[in-house]
Amino acid sequence: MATVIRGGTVVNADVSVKTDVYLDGGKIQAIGVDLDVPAGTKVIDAGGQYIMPGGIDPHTHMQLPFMGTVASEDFYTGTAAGLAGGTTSIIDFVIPSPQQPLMDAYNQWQEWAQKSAADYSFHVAVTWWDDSVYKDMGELVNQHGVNSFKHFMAYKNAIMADDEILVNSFRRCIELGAMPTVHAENGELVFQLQKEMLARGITGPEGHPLSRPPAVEGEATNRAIKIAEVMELPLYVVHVSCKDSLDAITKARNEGQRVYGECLAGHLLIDDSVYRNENFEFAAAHVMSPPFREKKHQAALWQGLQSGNLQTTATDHCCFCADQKAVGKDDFSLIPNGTAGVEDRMAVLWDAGVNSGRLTMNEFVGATSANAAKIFNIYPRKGSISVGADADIVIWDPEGTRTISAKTHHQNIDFNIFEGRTVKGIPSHTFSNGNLVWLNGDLRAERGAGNYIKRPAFTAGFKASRLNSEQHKATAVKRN
Ligand code: DUC
Ligand code: ZN
Ligand code: ZN
Repeated sequence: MATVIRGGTVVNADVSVKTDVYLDGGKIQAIGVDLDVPAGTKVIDAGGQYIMPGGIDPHTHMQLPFMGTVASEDFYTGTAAGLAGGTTSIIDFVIPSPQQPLMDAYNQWQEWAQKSAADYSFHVAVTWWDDSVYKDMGELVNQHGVNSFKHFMAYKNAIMADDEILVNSFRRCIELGAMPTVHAENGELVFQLQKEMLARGITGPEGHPLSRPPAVEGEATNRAIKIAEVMELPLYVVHVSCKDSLDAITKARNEGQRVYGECLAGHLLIDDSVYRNENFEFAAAHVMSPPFREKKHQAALWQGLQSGNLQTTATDHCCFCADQKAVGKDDFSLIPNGTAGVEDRMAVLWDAGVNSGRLTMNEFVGATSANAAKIFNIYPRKGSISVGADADIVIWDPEGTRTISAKTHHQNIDFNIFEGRTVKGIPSHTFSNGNLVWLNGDLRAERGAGNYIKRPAFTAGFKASRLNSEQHKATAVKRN
């Protein structure tokens, strides 16, 4: 339905302007002061509020089969919960089992995602390597709009990509103009440290962070960055949780390398004391990887966002309920890894970021939508309030408050890592493709209304540096 939003201030990543916004046909059709609109247009009063691009969560795992169980949140419930929190797009992960053809996994995830209430896109994980993986990567990029591939450097004996897989896949990414992304933890060290903790009788969730210390993440981040440097392609590091990996990213960026970093709402706000809680259910509910860290790392992550060395925020939304987590009662290494947040990311980031003065409103838009849209090549269709963009819009009430709780959230999980936190600054309206799907507590998400978003491959600039490289220019030495 044609809608005009009047009286609010449009906040984009670059500028804020008090102006009207007119939507029709799922797109933003006009922006201007006192817009003339056709008779019958629905009028929304956004006085005193901000009109921002709907959030993009570039890192979710809806209904993921993982660690012997399946994430409880599916593509409908998860995207609907996102809409309640102002997030209008997700980029989820297709994760093939080792030896599973990438195209089979992609088709499976597409089938699951048909019920999405909001727009969605896919990164595809490279968990093994042979000629068929090489070929399927090409088909995914050229025919299905996948422009990013994920590599798990952890989860040994499961989905871990070793250096051989990384190098083969990164080389293919260069050919295709696709962005490699990494979950950076040294899987061998995690494997050994888990065994060591269990042998010492540390079987509870407190063993989880002890087996995945910051250096384990720092090592893998540094290794991935150096591989990308040698191969001369950009790199996106997911869920940067600690100073060790942020420092590696910052150093690389200072040296001119194109490395991007994502941080999670949870890592910005929660520290590792949760794992030492005497209640197993509470501690296990926080088990995710990389784990929550000592407080000093939170401060570093905020600085990373403020300095621009971290560009995006995400959630790694991956829900497991108490009965699923209970599998690891006597062995922390069996607790399914994952926590929720797709509904809460925008509000907790506004509250802890904008209200505290750490981020401007424009930086908030960058960190919650625009930067992800740019990095993953869907800007300005997403991440921008501009004519021609998808009408994915959140009207943000800076005075509204909400106390976060598992009792009232829309996520399909029995726990909330932000439980009891009162946030100031919440969405009053969310529009998805021009449809009003959230209005002051009333969720009107529609099963299946979300579209798959194709993301085009990266072009010229992506490969340009390679043409100037020493490796590229090198020739054999002539000898007699
Ligand atoms: N980390 C998690 O906590 N869950 C899913 C996968 C991951 O890398
Ligand atoms: Zn991960
Ligand atoms: Zn993840």
